[in-house]
Amino acid sequence: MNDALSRELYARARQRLPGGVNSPVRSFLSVGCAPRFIASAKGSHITDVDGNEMIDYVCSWGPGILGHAHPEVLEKVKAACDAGLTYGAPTEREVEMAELLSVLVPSMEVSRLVSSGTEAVMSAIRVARGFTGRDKILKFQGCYHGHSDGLLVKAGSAALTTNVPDSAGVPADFVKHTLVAQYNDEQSVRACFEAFPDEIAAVIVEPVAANMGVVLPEAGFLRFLREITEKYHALLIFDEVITGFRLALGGAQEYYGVTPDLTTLGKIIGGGMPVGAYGGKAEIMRCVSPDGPVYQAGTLSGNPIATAAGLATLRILQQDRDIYRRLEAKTLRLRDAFLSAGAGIQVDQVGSLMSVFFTDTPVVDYAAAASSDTAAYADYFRFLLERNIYVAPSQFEALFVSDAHTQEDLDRTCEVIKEYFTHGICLSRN
Ligand code: KE4
Repeated sequence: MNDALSRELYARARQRLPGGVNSPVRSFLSVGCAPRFIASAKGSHITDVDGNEMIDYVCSWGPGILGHAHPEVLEKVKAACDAGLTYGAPTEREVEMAELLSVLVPSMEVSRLVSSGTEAVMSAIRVARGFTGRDKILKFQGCYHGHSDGLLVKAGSAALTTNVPDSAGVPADFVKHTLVAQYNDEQSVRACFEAFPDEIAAVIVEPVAANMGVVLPEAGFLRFLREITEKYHALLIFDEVITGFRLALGGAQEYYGVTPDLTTLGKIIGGGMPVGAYGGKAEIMRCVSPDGPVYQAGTLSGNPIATAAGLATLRILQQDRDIYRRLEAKTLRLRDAFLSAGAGIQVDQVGSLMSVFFTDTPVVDYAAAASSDTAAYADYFRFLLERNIYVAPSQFEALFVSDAHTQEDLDRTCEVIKEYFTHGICLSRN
């Protein structure tokens, strides 16, 4: 496969961008090959600058649930552009978006738009602290909630007191109020609340973890988080940046029937444009400026072009509920192809979210995910890429399926999966 222009662009990019990219995972560093620079995308396919057309299972890390360049979304975006790109003033579309969110995600009685998932999460955490008057936040090892300082933390040796920054440039003081528990481990959560019974403002969780690869909540885990936060008067924040509008129209909270106090959104809500949102009970959200004392702001929050793309996307999903059945059916085909072809792998799947882990250990938490053979994953990634199938360039990301993926796409993908696990492993590792 020719990737000469991608390599040429990558060499130039590394001169002027950190790692040659605007977001680290795009660098392909963990899969040992040069990144592909993309020229265009349509439906379920993306085409790189060398003209290689690939079946895309990254879907821009989640926004692309309808497929790329959906005609109805493009039509709304183009029409919005003709009316100007940004005003820095309130618009009707922002009211429509907030009203639609309260219908699709009823727990979001009041919401605010921002420009990324990171911004949504950092704002929701500030609201939780402002509303409760408490400082500590409990998160889970392996869950990612964007790159705000207080959340770039990893469990220290004694998880309750020695958590450490997970990035240079984050002062230890900035994470001293961040507790780290283990996903699917109720006892690790109880220990935090028993140690700090009236200091935890909120628990933030990916209701389906998708940043250590896809790891599903064990039965009762989300309900347990709901109950223990109520018991200790802490808030429960569902970070639905990935699961929102993906697992169901109402997100994971609809899918699992557990209602958080605050929800953060990103990705699909923008239909491919930069939109994040946070929201929840009116009583809580009324503490946000200018109603209340918790400050949060943004120049391009609720941008008219971005809200046009987001509203068009959400309305298509709202009008076609069968999409979630179609998405799961397609994903189950891929899951079954992996399970019937591969030994020594684990497949975690829910709805149209899935991960293949190269480990013999059932993946139910961070430790099990971390036991994966990342070199084997890299080998698998390169084998598929060379055959024009574009999956996440990291073991610890998700495979996303869109409504645009055709049976022909799935047939080809299943064929290559079978080829890899029966012959490719020896071929590509030589
Ligand atoms: P953004 O700031 O990247 O829009 O959203 C941050 C975020 C928050 N919460 C969850 C659950 C997320 O998955 C993310 C971002 N997801 C990653 C992919 N795992 C974005 C891809 C990237 O970092 O380039």
